[in-house]
Amino acid sequence: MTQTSIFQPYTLGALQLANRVVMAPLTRNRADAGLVPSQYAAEYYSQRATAGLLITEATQISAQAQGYQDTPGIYTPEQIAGWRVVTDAVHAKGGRIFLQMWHVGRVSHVDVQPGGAAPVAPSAIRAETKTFVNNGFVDTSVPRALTLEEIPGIVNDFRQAAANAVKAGFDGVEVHGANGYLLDQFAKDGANQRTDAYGGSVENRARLMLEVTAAVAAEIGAGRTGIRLSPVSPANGVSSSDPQAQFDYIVDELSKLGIVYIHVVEGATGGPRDVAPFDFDGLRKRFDGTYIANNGYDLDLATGHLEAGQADLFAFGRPFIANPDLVERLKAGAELNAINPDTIYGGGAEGYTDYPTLAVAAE
Ligand code: 8OZ
Repeated sequence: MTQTSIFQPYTLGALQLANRVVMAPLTRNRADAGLVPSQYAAEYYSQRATAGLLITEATQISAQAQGYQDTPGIYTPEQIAGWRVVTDAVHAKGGRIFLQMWHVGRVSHVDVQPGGAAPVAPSAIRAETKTFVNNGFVDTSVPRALTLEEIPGIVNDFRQAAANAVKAGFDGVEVHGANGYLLDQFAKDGANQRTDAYGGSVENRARLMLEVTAAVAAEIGAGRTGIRLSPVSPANGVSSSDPQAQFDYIVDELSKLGIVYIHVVEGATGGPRDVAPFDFDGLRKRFDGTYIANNGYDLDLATGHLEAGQADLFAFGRPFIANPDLVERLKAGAELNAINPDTIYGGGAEGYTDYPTLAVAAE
């Protein structure tokens, strides 16, 4: 094995990872009643525990943070207990697991909001995207702008969710700052037309994301706090007139907070890597901690970027859905199972815990 193999161990803060392969957060819409993680989630995640690090599907920090049906939460005792079953199963296999914490902001619908209320956002501008509720895709609802007085409550919900995650046995948390959800909506001027301290300048648009990250780091430790960013992704209808300036500033400030990693979606989420000009290498150099690269990586691209010093860890998304033993398959140069697009979102065990490993396929 060469010095720069993604299959070698890596030290992430205080954690020893078995390799540099990360399972990216993947929304699967299978939560049980009370938005408790699926009864199959412990098996699903532990089947994938040979990844150096697992990051869970995006998980609501509050009822208001929900945007899609059947996505799990981390704000009730039952949800915390449900996640404890998952983390115990992953740890029993020697795996490491972070919880991704999200607030969807305007990417929501009145039918999944408490009391049928309007979703909240930096500004009352509808996200030009669809969400999935009542077993169908629908346009997102028109949001209302958060008042200045409500913002500390959002920060506190993230802080409390991080405390809950530690209680549930997670090794750390990832703040979802990407893909057009609440924190990304504040950061990008296409969604943020505020004229107060949370809108306008690069610094003001970064404020909520940075306050949330600082609060989480203060609660559970910077060494257990990561964040996901998608500087140029148009996911969920966001746009930015100045992504380089915006995210260079954000990453400078995140580095000062001393958080353990930034997890960067390079390009359009799940789409082309070259969607817009952006200096990801420059972004990485501004950050003192670990850089997790994501979007369209295969073994060759990851190895090349590792050898060039462009990233420390590599997050694979969709390949992990159909390949529980993705690490072993990449190592062996084995074929990957094909994903069944019909069972990605929603349902039960089918298309979730029944993808075969190489060992099972050989039987
Ligand atoms: C796919 C479907 C629903 C949500 C993201 C949490 O893009 C998601 C998501 C992905 O970050």
